[in-house]
Amino acid sequence: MSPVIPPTASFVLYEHAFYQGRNELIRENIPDLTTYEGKIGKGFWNDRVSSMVIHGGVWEFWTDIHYSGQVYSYGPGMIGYPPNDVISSIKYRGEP
Ligand SMILES: [Ca+2]
Repeated sequence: MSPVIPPTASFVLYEHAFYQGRNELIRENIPDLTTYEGKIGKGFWNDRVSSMVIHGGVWEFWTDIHYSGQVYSYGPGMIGYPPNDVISSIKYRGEP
């Protein structure tokens, strides 16, 4: 069973390393970034995340859709250069 996502859990994705380029605030699980409709357009963020700022919660960033492939977990902080342009699904894990 997936944990309930508290209102304090959120993060911002960035298109380029070190918080450059377009960005998107996320507060939910995204099983498939290829179909995710963000503010920019459907599928924009698939294999395009290059940095992020985590405001709350610990989040899992998976290289394939439906939480498969390799996973990278990040808690609150600034992640200037994660695995570049590979993330395809994102899931809330819990609180730090
Ligand atoms: Ca991918």
